Amino acid sequence: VSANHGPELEPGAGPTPGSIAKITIDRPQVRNAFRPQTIVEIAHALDRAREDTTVGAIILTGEGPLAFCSGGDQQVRGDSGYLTDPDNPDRQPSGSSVGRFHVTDLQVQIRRCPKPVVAMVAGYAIGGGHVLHLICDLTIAADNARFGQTGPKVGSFDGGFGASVLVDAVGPKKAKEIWFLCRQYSAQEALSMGLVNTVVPLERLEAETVGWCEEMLANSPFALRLLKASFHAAEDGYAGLQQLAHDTNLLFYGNEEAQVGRDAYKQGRRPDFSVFPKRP
Ligand code: 2NE
Repeated sequence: VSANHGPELEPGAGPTPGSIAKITIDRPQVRNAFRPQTIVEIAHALDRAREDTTVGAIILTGEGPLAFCSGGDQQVRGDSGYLTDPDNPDRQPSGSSVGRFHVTDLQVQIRRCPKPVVAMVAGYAIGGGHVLHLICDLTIAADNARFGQTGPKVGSFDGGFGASVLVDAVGPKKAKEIWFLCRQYSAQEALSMGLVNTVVPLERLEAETVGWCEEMLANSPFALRLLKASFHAAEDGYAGLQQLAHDTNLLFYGNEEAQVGRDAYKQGRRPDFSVFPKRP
């Protein structure tokens, strides 16, 4: 995985009130299939982008025009999950080759990231790679993009977000078709079923994606943060509500009423909340 920030992206028109992080899965020789190490690196890059207070939008993409991501690397698929690179023992935790399945943690991380994450898709978004684009907040597809699930063909499936978020996007009949038949769909078909936000010429893909990000950067980052949490709150149950609730707590910290409580505690006295209205 490689990661970079706004200035290295193809520039759009005018200055932007923030920067854009770009995370690229860099394994084009296998259509950007992910190994455990790939997931670890994407997770670190996402963390960096989240912590960087200048970053207002994050692009997730794959290297080259042929693929966004082709899902889990079947060459390192063992009997207990995906194995750490067998050619590189240094990457084996405690020397053992324990199978992992932590792309699911990455999906949660993308969903809970308080900044918009945009999938920039050229070529194949297939299998676990299709779920990754699905989890992103927006998808900008090149006209050569192809979408689909392969799980049942290769003895796998994603019945988590890969099923539920797909149902929300395209409806239950289409979601079941996608999973049961394992067909591939063109960018235009994906657009017409609500899987992607727009389809653009391949040569315009990055410029158009940056343009969408710049439009979001011009808007209130906190409003976008609260909206993203709100969109997910019901589906994610207590975890979704927890995120939304703590975002309101974050706002409350900036309020004088909350500060009265903090200051009284620090000064060892009783807080006086009497001046604050009991709002109707
Ligand atoms: C992506 C697709 C349709 C591309 O087809 P094409 O014809 O453009 O390329 P080709 O020749 O199939 O692939 C090029 C090279 O990449 C490797 C291929 O084996 C091939 O290697 P060489 O022959 O050049 O040595 N490659 C491609 N995808 C790979 C993969 N996922 N793992 C390892 N090597 C891969 C076509 O390549 C394709 O259908 N790929 C397989 C897609 C797939 O089944 N992915 C796994 C689904 S399961 C999953 O992702 C998953 C899950 O269900 C649940 C949890 C976590 C993960």
